[in-house]
Amino acid sequence: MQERNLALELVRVTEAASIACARSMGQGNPTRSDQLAVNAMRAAFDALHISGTVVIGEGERDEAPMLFIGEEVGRWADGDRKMDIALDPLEGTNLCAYGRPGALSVIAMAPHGCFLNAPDIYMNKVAAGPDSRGIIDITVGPQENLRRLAQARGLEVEDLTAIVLDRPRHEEIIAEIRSVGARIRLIEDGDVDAAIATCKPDSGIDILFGIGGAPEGVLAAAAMQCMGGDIQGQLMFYKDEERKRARKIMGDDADIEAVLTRDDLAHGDILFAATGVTAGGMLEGVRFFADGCRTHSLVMRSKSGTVRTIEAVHNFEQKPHYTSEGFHQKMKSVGK
Ligand code: VTB
Repeated sequence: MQERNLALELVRVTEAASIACARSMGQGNPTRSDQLAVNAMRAAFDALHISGTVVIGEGERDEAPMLFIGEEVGRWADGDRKMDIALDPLEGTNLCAYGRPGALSVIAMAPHGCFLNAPDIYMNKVAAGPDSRGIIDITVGPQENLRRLAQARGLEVEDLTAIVLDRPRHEEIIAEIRSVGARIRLIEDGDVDAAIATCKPDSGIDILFGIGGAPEGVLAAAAMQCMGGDIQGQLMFYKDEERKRARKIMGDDADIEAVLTRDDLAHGDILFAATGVTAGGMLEGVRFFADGCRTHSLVMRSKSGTVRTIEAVHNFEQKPHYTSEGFHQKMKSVGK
């Protein structure tokens, strides 16, 4: 199957995961929310015409029963293209479990070798929209990045809004942003949604700063490749063991301290799909009604630069549906 069609197939997988875990929104059980998304995503992958290998996933084989790094997904039939997969069935697990904005289900897919094999550790990031390409630089700090972006846009720094994860580790970054008078949007979780929002002109978000997960950095870079935005990252090491993990997964010769550009994180012909679980910077959440629901997704391809938003109405009476047990029960009962 041609890649251009595959992007539209991919969105069915993120839709399935979103619908499944959206049932658990606000129930206060992150593990269950994640499990619902994982199970539904795993089942939906089986229908996809690819020979896929998870390179960014739920963790390593011994710690994740499904969608672990190295797991093969898709049909793996003759003629199915070999693809590497970066995924997060529920990015912002706590956002879903506690009913907060910005949770989504996300998959990026590209030919083998296009995604950085990122260890599951922290990464410092800066990301902004298309007019920041070649301007933002993680080594110069928030103040200078804000100054450069304001200048490129013919604005004052005070007109810009930075988005930052609300964490004690960001005290210094937040103080720096405040000192130049830029506005700040603090979020509880979900810096993939935040990075995407920087590329949406009317989102009210201009630039992302701060330390989040490295796997999320790869997913954000895949989205930025499709939307024309820019991102840079740098792995953060707090413990020796994290360096060891980075070397193990990235190879002994890799410069694990290096500034990682958008292309280092994700390059090539990337297909990207994300479906909102709870309403966020770009996407609506799942809305249920009698015998169905409505989902809002983003489907993109880096090669063509096409960005589609897909509003889908799912009819639970007529469609096969995913539950944690498989395809047997009505989708309506997912999460109950
Ligand atoms: C980061 C961020 C994610 O969780 O991984 C964060 O990239 C975890 O940070 O988007 P803490 O360890 O400080 O909680 C998310 O916000 C959600 O998965």
